[in-house]
Amino acid sequence: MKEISGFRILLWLLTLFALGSCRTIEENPGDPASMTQSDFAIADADSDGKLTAEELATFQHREAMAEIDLDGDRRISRKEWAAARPSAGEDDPHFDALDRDSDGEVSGAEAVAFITSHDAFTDQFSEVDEDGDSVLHWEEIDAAEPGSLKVSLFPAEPES
Ligand SMILES: [Ca+2]
Ligand SMILES: [Ca+2]
Ligand SMILES: [Ca+2]
Repeated sequence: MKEISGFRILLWLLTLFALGSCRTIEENPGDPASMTQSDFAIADADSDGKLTAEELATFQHREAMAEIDLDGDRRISRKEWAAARPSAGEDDPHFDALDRDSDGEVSGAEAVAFITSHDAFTDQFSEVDEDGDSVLHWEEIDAAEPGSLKVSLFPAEPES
């Protein structure tokens, strides 16, 4: 059932960022929006007790990757993307936006660059960053509303 739960996470992210009106997908406790203290320790790659935007994005992206990256090479190929988003197919322009060097695969660095430049992500990050030091401490994450820190490779609808 692992594949199905990963797919549900994707659908949930899509629901947030692309299909706001779709309400058939329920949140589940394992979704990427809620972070436990042990998640925090894993995400804190340099173990300095603080999460940078890159550390957070890298961690959350890896969680999502576990389900998307079917061949385990830590890159998302066009086929893998299409498998994760059957409705968009292999010609999805979002994929092209993510694949900055146009080599046909989204690397971890490309995904993290996309996420950390995403307004929704930076807004949420600074909201949780209570003391404004541009890094997140566990206390700040623990005090934040569940779901404050969402991350998605799927861009929000452009604001008009
Ligand atoms: Ca750190
Ligand atoms: Ca792959
Ligand atoms: Ca690439």
